[in-house]
Amino acid sequence: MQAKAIVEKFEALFSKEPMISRAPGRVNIIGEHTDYNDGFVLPASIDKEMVFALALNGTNTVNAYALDLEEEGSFELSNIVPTEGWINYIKGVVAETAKKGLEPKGFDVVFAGDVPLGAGMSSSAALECALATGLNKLFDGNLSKIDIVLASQMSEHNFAGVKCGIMDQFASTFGQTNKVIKLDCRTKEYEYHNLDITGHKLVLCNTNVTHSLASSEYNTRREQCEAGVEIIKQTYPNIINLRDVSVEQMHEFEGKMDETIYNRCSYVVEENDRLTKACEYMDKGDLVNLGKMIYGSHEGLSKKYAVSCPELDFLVEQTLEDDNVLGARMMGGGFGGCTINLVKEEAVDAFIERMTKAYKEGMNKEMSAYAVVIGEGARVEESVEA
Ligand code: GAF
Repeated sequence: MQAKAIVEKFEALFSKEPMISRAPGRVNIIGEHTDYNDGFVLPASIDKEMVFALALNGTNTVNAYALDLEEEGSFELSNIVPTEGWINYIKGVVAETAKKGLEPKGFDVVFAGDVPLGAGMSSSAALECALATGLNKLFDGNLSKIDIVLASQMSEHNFAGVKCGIMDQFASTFGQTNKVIKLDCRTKEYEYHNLDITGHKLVLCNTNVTHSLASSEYNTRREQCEAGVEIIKQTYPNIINLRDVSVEQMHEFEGKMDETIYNRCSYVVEENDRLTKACEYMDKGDLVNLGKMIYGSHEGLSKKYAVSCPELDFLVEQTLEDDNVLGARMMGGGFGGCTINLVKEEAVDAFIERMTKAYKEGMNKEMSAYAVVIGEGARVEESVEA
């Protein structure tokens, strides 16, 4: 995204030249709701980002301007408490990077982005990671990338109130062009894999709905998984998290724990298993089987984990009879946002046209679509001209 309008606004408001930092949103091929269960995820950073213009101001105040909303906000460094609205994200990053050792100073900031909000593409992680990366440079800090990831995640927990896992902030910070990241969310070990889908594209279909349940149900899912682990531990004391449970072990608990808890836990266990297989298929270029894993993920998210919604299910169902689509599923936290679709390249335009029409006719809503481009992770710009 061009920084020009952001720099112009910054210079108009604050009469000085800023530095620029940016961080992207993400897609996730497979491995949903596995991150906070110590499992695996397979995300990639995309070419849609949040961009910040920043400069020190020699005071103890932070002055912020959200260009997309044309709103300003400010707060004192001596009194950083969670409030409402977008300023909360700025506060969160300042407070949580300070806990990691970054000494805060007063600064001025203008930001904007082209990551669609509420679309499951992690606009909030992009915002947090772009700001944390920028502040690390601005305050002359020495936070590592993983410090930036963890501070951004804690900002989401403590200021936005969502007990998210690590996937979004990790992908936004560690993303690399044309690579997907296989991340072990327990050890934080990661490998870059080439996304070898020659002749195919990943296409996001945005439902353009965000159901209000999203953050409360997210936290409930986390608690349900923890409750399941406590029951499993009574039989298998060495198990720390659902990541440690095999598909076979999980089956032993069918009918022996509350059905809802069982469904939530067995989804997570099966999703980790699907991800391992999906990664192997991806590396071998076996896109047909990769697509089957992606469909399996949606089935589990919808039926067992219950984080889908009628709009997302509708969009996935519309692909089932289409030979040009190898796999489709809801992506991200759920309750709205996007589906991710593996589509034959020559059929992408026709696919988007057909889906848009079907969504309008079937759900009486507007769909939007993006062909995914995998871009670079969080960074500071060398020049404000960029
Ligand atoms: C949201 C969260 F922020 C992630 O940590 C992850 O749990 C995801 O939902 C579901 O996989 O994006």
